[in-house]
Amino acid sequence: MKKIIFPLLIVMACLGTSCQKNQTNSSEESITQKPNIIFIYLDDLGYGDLGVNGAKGVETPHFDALANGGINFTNGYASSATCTPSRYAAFTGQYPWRKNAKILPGSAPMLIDTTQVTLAGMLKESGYNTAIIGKWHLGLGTHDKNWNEHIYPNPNDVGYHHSYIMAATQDRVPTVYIEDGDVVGLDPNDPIEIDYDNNFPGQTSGKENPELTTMKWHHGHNSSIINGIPRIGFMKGGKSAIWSDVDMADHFLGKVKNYITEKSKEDKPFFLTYTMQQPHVPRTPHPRFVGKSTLGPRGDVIAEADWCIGELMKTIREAGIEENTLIVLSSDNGPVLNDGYYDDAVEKLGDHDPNGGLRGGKYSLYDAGTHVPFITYWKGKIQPSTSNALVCQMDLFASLADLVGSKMKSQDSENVLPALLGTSKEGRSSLILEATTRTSYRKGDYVLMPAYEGPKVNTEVNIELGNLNELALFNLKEDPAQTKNIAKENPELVQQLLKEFISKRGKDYKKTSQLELK
Ligand SMILES: [Ca+2]
Repeated sequence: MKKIIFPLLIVMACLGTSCQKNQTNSSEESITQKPNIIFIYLDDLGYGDLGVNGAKGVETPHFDALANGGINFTNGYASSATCTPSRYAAFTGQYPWRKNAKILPGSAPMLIDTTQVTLAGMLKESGYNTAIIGKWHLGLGTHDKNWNEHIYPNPNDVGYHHSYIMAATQDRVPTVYIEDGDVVGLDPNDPIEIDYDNNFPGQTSGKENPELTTMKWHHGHNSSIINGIPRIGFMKGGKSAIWSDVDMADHFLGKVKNYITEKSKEDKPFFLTYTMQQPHVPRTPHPRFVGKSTLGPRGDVIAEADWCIGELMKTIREAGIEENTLIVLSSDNGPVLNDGYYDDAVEKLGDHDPNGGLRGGKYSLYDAGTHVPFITYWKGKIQPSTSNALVCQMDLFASLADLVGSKMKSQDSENVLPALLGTSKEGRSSLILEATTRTSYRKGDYVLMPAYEGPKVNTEVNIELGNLNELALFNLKEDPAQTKNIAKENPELVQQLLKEFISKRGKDYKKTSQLELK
């Protein structure tokens, strides 16, 4: 109870003239003390999926409270239009195309090299307790790893003291939690086997046994059936370790709450990466969230995620650390409706626009692929505002290094700390964006999209991929929906941007591969 009354007294004291000075001192102390940092990373949440950004059919009061109490960025970006590359960039500060990062199967080896600098490693080096709880999807171990033994390398070998994760995604096997490199709850007499090419003899699959599924697959997602849900990839054994899909949000949240409560008692600050699974498929809201939106399961899991954020904030307040904790919230790529299961996301969309007026979506080189929700919140330190500064998740490395006084550097991260804290409206001047190996060049209000071969639309997910017959230039400020290619009217600007793009990206930017949904 004391902890609740205490901030009230401070607010009352701040009504006096010394408020500003106190706040400044308090802020300086906060930086000297090094604030806790929480990076909340959603999965496939669109710019328009938040109430504060215009969502309809789902209420997001806790997301909105962060956006309204902190900075809501209108030009915040993931590096890429899919999970693995974006996460790679956010966690290492390096462009994912340098590493040829693509959507990984659940059996993939660790993509990040143990010798690489990482965001978590930099903060660990700077005296932080570091942890990741939630989705990983950056590969684990080696090619020939055994899921029944300690898995090396795991997130703890690339900067985290502690990790409690799922290996890839909710729709990919193995459907188990992994804590510090070991599968949780595994019975050694029922070992896990994983194969992404062939089923195990005698095992059912979504393709051959659709009558056994409780969620129907639309494309892909027809391998092993687990909890009635057909997945990507085949899994055998490990029954005692298999997660409960509807309890996943509560499960990860419980770990998050425990971590915050425990670590807030220590002298060391903490860096927590909370990688939420929503609203990626399969969308499995806990029963108490079913029907919370008018959008079907996709909206219901957004409501569930919103509740989780409310619980996280409650935990922070109860721990008395809200004024010494920087929160960054974003999404790894833009939205998709039908991403492989029949779950009414298309049918119940109504007038909700997950893209928030932007073109494309997940997988797309058009803006909605990478232009995502991006919020920073730090009570008493960040003044509530909206910012149109160009910022990317990849910039967390250099920006947070500046915040905590680290001299470590990564290859492509830029220091946009003043923008993240709201003391400047300037972010980075340019950014290379990526969608399935194809890249575009954002500079100021403009985006240059080179021509790429490939289908105009992926008909399975019904998203325009941004494969254009000829090079295009768009002014995103005047034309956020990218309806008007203004390249012909601006030949000099096009040449200038193309030159800059090629000098940064390299001449082989046209060597691309096609999207494979598997
Ligand atoms: Ca994603």
